[in-house]
Amino acid sequence: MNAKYMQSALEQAALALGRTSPNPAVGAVVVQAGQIVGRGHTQPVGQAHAEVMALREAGAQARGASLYVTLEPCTIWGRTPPCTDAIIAAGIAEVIIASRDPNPRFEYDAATVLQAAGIRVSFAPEFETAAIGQTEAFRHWIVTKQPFVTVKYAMSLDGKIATRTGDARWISGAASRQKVHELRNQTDAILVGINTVLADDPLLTTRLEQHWRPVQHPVRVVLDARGRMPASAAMLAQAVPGSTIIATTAAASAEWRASLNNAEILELPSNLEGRVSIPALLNELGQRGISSLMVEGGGETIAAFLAAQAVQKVQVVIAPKIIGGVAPSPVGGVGIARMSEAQLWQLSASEQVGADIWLTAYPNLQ
Ligand code: AOF
Ligand code: ZN
Repeated sequence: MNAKYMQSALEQAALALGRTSPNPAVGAVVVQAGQIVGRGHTQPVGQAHAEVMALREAGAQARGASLYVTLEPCTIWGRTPPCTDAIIAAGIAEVIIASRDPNPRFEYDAATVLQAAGIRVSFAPEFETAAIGQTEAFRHWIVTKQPFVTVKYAMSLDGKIATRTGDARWISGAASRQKVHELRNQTDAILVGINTVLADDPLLTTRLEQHWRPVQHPVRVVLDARGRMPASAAMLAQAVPGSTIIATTAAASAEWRASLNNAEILELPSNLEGRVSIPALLNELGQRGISSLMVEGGGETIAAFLAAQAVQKVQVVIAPKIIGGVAPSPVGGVGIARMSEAQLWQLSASEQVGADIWLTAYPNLQ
């Protein structure tokens, strides 16, 4: 096992991030006599897997070669044939794997199948975290059939998301705002509450200049239990790319439903407070193959997702500004009375972007 080849495989996978859903973005390289002779990454769903792409490029040079792959090769027929068959047929001598595939449909794991065909198999545990990081949405969706939910917000040094008058443009700097668009470009769906639409009238599109690949607009989802979405909302204009789902309940009137164009109205059960049931929404989005969802606010919506234990990741942008006064904070709701009741999260990364700091946290499952 040579680290530089697994690094190349991870770079291949990065080319596919956000373009394979609900399949994972995987990368593979074929190495013959110290040379990379084939590279591949997962194609859009229904098309070739990373291994198949890399083997195709390697052609006859795959015979006796090593295959480095970021995810365990599939052993089953899905929309495409098993990669293990293709690896065996190509005459690969050795396979090095960075992470396991949690797909519950696998009857045999790749190591068992490949070893039975006389192929050497090893794992590269030092690359496991990086490989898992590239496939976290898939790993959640394949076992729950619900999207992996990331809550994202920007706040000031003193923990506010707007001024006392509600002015929120902008808390974070330009570099952070570009990064938000990069995240949207890799996310299947993006969600806000109706209050955010009424206050900010956002577009929720992906806006990246001079990108190396065509940008992708996430499906927009608005939580709107009572049907208050205005037909004049900016995101519903004909010229705005991407599609919009308004998640509502039986409480929304027929007149309101008839007033909206360019949006799908999705009626869902409500919870005891008359809000859209979040588990029902996640089931419906998961059924549609939406494997990642970014919740961008506002405070009540974020609080509702947290209360439903429906958040897999939090990304916080902290901007070096101080706002003061009675101004909104990222998480609304009633809040807790005692510190001992606080939800516990685990910080996993921090990164400076322009003048801001980005923090990533995952639920603390202890
Ligand atoms: C791989 N290499 O590049 C990917 C894999 O319906 P299919 O045939 O596309 O199979 C989808 C399953 O294959 C998916 O649920 C996951 O378990 C695995 N993804 N496997 O060998 C790849 N993307
Ligand atoms: Zn495969």
